[in-house]
Amino acid sequence: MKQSDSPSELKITRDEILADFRLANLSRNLSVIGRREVLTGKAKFGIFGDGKEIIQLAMAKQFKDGDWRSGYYRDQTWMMAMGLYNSLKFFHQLYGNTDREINPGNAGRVFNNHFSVPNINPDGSWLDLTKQKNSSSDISPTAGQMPRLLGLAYASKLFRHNKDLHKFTTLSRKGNEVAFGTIGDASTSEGHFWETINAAGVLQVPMAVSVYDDGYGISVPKKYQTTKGSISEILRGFESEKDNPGIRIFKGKGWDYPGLVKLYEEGIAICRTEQTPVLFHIEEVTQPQGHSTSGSHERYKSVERLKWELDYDPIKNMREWMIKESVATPEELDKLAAEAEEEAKTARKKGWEMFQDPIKIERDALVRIIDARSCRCNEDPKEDSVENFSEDLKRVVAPIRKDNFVTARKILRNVCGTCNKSDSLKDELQGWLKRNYADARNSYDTFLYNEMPTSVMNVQPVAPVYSEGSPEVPGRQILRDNYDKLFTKYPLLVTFGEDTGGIGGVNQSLEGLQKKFGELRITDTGIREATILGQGIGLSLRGLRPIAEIQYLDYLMYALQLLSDDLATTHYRTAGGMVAPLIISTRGHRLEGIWHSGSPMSMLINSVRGVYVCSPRDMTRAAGFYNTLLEGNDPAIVIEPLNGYRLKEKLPDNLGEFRIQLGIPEIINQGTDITLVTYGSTVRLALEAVKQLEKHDISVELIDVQTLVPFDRENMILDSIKKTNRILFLDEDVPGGTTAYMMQEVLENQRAWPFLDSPPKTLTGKEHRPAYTTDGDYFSKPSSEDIFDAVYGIMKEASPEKY
Ligand SMILES: Cc1ncc(C[n+]2csc(CCOP(=O)(O)OP(=O)(O)O)c2C)c(N)n1
Ligand SMILES: [Mg+2]
Repeated sequence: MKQSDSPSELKITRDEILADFRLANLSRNLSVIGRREVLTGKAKFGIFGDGKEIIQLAMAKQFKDGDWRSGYYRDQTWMMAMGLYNSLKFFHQLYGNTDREINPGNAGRVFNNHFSVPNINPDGSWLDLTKQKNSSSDISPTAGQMPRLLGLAYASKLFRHNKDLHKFTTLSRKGNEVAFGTIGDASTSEGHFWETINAAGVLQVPMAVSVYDDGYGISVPKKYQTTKGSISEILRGFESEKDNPGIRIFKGKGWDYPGLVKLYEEGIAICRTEQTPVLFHIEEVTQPQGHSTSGSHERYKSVERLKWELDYDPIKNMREWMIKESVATPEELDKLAAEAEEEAKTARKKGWEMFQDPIKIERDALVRIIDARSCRCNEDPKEDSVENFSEDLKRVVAPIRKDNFVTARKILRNVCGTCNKSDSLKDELQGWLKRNYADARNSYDTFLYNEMPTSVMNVQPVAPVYSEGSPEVPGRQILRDNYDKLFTKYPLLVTFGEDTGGIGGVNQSLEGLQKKFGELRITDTGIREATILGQGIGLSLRGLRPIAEIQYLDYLMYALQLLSDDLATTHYRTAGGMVAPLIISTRGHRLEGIWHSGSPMSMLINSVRGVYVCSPRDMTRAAGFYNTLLEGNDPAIVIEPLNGYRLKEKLPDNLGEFRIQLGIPEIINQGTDITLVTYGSTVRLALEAVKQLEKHDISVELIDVQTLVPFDRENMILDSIKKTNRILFLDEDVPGGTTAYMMQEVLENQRAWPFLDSPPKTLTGKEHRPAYTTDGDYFSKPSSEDIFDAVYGIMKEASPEKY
């Protein structure tokens, strides 16, 4: 071990070094106490930043207002050093305090040490992102922070090079911001890491990744994680060469305070000015308490390794360096360490009280109601007596809200049915439950979608306008001409994806637009769906309006993990603190073969709640959705019908302006005998069948739901069933897929079942993937003949004599 740098070589003051030492100690004490809180049952789970303190102090020095973080659960010291976290907030996160005012980083919705900094005000308007230190919101899936990091960095490139964006001074200082990322050594085994590094090298963006190399991913050592056991060595091929930019690689030691301070100063300066990606491989990092509270590291670390970790403890080494360089005396340092320990202890006590007090107040109110009851019928000392439940509750030393609710609900079940006086207890308990459920809902069940004035639900519809001479044009032209208007209207709008730029999309829906608006706005990317999505998430967090192109719906699966874990939960897990209004544009449903005709809509809608899902039947509707979505601040997916690009549609006059409201179905054909509900490409087939059924005297009300999430907000389908009393749900998904979802929405949520005179039915694709060729399609997915037969069958079952 060698720490040669003297303080005078570093551009920092003695006071700063002392403050860093104190903070490192504070952070370590928090980790130690935090672990104890979990092991003694006060907190549910804990994961901490012990052993990573010094790296983060050095990194924080280079983090400026306007910069962005995308990190993981070890970053507590960094967050504290930037003033974004403190000892009290540490305990709010640990206990899962749901008060958004005092625990704004995650409002108790995710594990401890998962951070975020709001990018919007409570009214939904954007904050001045250049005047604060920004942190995107952490997720637990390993390396899941990487694709988003790419987007955060890419935004700086756009803000620097696109001069039209220089006027957005609250979003960026002409792209001067660095996106800092952190990741554990083992998580670099994930594909997301490699995809991100490659894309960052290609794009040349100011992305600074630090790898905390403590040699383990939980119990699995590096030799099972990383080829040759060194991430920096195997990344050498990515390294920048003269006139051949790639990434810059730096190496440091996790215990070397002066070395790390200098390393980050040098590396981040290059990253910021040259806008080139840098990677800091920080080796010899320790994890004094082991991975998390789920186990102990003595199980998998050797005695030698454990001893090595003590010797290489970063705080111990910092202390030795400070004494050696006469920064402070041992006594001064002991005093700082003692102060830090005291602060951590005080914060624990206060944090615990702040967590417990409201729960105890809630409990006391409940106990008062129970104790004040006048009915004493059910007083036998038996298991489910009111008295017993109440006494059990009083005995709980550290109550959680669940204890209160279980007691109230179980007593309610056991209130005697014979005594008149029981009524008041029943009423009081019901009142208590109602009030407190409303509060619990607020804590746990809000902000899945944007509930602010900027919600896309507030966007008013504008009908497409046609004039006498409106021409019929291929669908792709409607999209293209609509995009032309949008790119003129919204300077923050960008789109990117595979084949999106030069040729204007595989279906020519952006034809010629790169030439007109430039490569920074309409951009080709590599084949890398996960980071295309991450790129979009990062851009949208920084106030840009990205449309991320995923070439085919079938390939959205490559990005599904992030779509589900990151994008769909952003607003929810930050309790409304952040928006990521990313639009994903893709195309799907029927065309040709297993990987170009998928319609896995149930997979999608059931894994991305939190993201709206639009399934337009044609390109006019698709364009209308883009126009609507750009007026709101919500993430959404638009699935263009793959077989509709060449079909002719009437070109609206008000391109870029007409808007389709989400969650409002359209009645395509009025009818009286049966309601047929579908969406996307099957609408056209259904319409063919409806015309044929008319000839057989069957009148079908055909409804296109248009968006699956949200679903029929005004119960239009219920109204139709009230008229027809029969229903068929149709789509190309698997049996039990989205048709089952629609059925549940209509029968259960809209309460349509009492109005049915025939059993509700579904018609779907086969269980297997759709086979190649027109015949493959015909026998894999519903055809208009199948639709005809299904409707006819329902009618025949109802009136065998008539049909
Ligand atoms: C996708 C995924 N797989 C597994 C896990 C469980 N898990 C959580 S942390 C972790 C190890 C990560 O090790 P490393 O990246 O080295 O970070 P460290 O904890 O050592 O700082 C694992 C396997 C997870 N969170 N996400
Ligand atoms: Mg590790």
